[in-house]
Amino acid sequence: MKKPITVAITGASGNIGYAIVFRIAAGDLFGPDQPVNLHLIEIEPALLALRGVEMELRDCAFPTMNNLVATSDLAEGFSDADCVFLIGSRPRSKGMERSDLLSVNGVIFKQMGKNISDHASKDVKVLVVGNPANTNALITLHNGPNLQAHQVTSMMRLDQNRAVNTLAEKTRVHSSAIKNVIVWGNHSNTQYPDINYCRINNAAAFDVVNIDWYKEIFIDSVRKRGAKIIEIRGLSSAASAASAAIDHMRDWALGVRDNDWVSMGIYSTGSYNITEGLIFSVPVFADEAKVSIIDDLELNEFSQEMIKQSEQELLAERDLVREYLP
Ligand code: NAX
Repeated sequence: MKKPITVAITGASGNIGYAIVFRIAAGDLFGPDQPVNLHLIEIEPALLALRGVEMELRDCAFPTMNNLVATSDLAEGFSDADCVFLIGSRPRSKGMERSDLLSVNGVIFKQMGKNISDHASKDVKVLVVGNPANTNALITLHNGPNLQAHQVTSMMRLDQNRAVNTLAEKTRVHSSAIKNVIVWGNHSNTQYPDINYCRINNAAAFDVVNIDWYKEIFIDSVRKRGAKIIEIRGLSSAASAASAAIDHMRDWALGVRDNDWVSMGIYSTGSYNITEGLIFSVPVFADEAKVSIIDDLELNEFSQEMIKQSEQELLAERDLVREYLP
């Protein structure tokens, strides 16, 4: 039997948590021959609900599920974790200012960084999903003295998958025929879905779709897809978010397939003149667990302007959480 991989998940009994844990336990992340240990983490008031999730997971009798831990203790939850999904965070409540939201999450992600750094495996891969994801990732990284910059990423894959699907619906091709879509920046309304390098059935995207549609409809509809789902479903995206988180971690750990690029919020080293040290979404390729930025694309004026706007927003977020960035 292969050595089990330990996967820790916070917010494990929430909307996304409930959608992701069964898929990971079933082998959707590392494949059908790879056993996984699942460490499910929740806050104390949610422990009873988590106990229910645990019972259901055990009742699935998945061949790939090895040990199962359900806890509110971060040291136990992160112990020897190889992969961490940070999904749990404080949502914005009525009347809460953006600065308050950043601040309450600052407290949470500071603890996450410290405990992952103290207890997880040395090569742990951390994916932050809980919003504001990019800035929460920054706080996690700054508070984990044993973590290196490349070990903490934030999720943009749902936005990428939404962009691919929007193009697939528009052009009536299968989503698998759409490559090299990029989503730059922050997981927020300033994100920039970019199809300047995209290929649709091997043709340049702008040979297939109209540039006015792209600028006037496409960008906005990708940005607002999450709000649209809340409006229609009455709940925020859960299964698609869980699926995107699995896509992100699988491509990172096992390599990106079909020579495609994927977008991840990663530590900026200054490519494309993006301020160093922000967690900013850029196009990357990953192979044998090493992520490389696709750093040689020429950007037109429109793209540069869009990227600047998202950078400005992330700089403002960073200013608001300075006290959590030792
Ligand atoms: P839910 O409110 O359904 O679940 C969150 C769970 O996290 C709850 O069970 C709660 O008890 C738990 N939790 C809260 N604080 C915790 C802590 N300190 N430690 C451990 N667990 C904690 O939210 P859900 O719909 O699952 O969304 C989770 C997060 O993902 C939210 O912040 C949401 O905004 C964010 N999203 C991020 C996306 C992205 O692309 N980056 C897309 C999907 C999603 O909106």
